[in-house]
Amino acid sequence: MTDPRRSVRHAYRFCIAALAALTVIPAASIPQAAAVSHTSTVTAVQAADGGEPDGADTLSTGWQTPWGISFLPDGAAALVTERLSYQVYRLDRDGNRDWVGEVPYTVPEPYEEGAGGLLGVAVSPTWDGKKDKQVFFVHTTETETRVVRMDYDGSSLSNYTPVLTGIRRGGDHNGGRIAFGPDGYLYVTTGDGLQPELAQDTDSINGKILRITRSGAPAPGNPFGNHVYSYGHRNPQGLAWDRNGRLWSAEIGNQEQDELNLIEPGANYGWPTCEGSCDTDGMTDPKATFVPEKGVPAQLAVVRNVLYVSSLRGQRLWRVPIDGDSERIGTMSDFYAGDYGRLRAIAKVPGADELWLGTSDLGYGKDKILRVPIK
Ligand SMILES: [Ca+2]
Repeated sequence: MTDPRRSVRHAYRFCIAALAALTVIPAASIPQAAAVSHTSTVTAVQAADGGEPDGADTLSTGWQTPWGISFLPDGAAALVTERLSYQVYRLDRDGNRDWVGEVPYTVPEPYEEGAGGLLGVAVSPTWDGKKDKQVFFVHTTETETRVVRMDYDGSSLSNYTPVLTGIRRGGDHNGGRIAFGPDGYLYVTTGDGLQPELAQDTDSINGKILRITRSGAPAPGNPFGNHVYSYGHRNPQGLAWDRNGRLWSAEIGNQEQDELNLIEPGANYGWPTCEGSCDTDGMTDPKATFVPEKGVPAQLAVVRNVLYVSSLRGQRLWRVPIDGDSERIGTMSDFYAGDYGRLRAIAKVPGADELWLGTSDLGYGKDKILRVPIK
């Protein structure tokens, strides 16, 4: 921060970002904090809650479309999935990569179009490789999308066990993110499978965020007594919890608006009646939206009190600060526009103010995983 050129760049970037955010967010959903222009206020907020990406180093090269990153509990390494090869690797903080296995029965693209394959991964928060070996994946088979469990003993994967089957696969609306919540249950995003009406059907597990046990049963206390936690989703991708334990989700819209939603159990997020904000009774508007040219958000991570959203088509990392402990967001800004191509996999490193960020779809062996310190 002592480099004056950097400060000038930062100030310039802030102004540009503020303009961009005003362009991106429809009037109805502009948060109050978007009007903040008093520099000292912004600086104070950043010191307590914020920070921002401070460069990006290459941690690991030689990947092809890394999709999911899930850290082992000690934070020394993560498991990383590759969508098209359906292989799983262990990647440590020094960038060493070891192959640990593949998820069987994965069929990435049986049809002409489709973004299936091996998608999300979630390591048990109590994993120790001995008493608890459980890791969970979402993948597409020839006929469906599944949540499966495997054992990882620290060196290899075994004991493939489907826990939730029958999620309709279709086109590129496959959801696929999976994460353990602070309550110890698994949260899973599912796409509408190219059948939009399923998103409004609370008896369907498509177009939803699901909340399930390790054996695939509905988690206790779910709002409809089944697997469904929230509904009316088109193709939700990102899942992350903030410091208040609230769940946020990034979702890919259709033609006009992508979304960042604050997820409440039982709430209806509008698809296919709404895309973006539509102020319809009984439907919950997003907290922020993105135009597809700068968006198509993939995944989500939280560092301090800031949401970071990787974007595919937008080829940038969005920084979305939460306004203190309120449900509002502040001024959005973005980083790396076009520098690395499409960005997808993202995870916070446990115990460090650092993100891992994967490039996507550059071709066989051409993707990489970046290390992004938050300063
Ligand atoms: Ca929506």
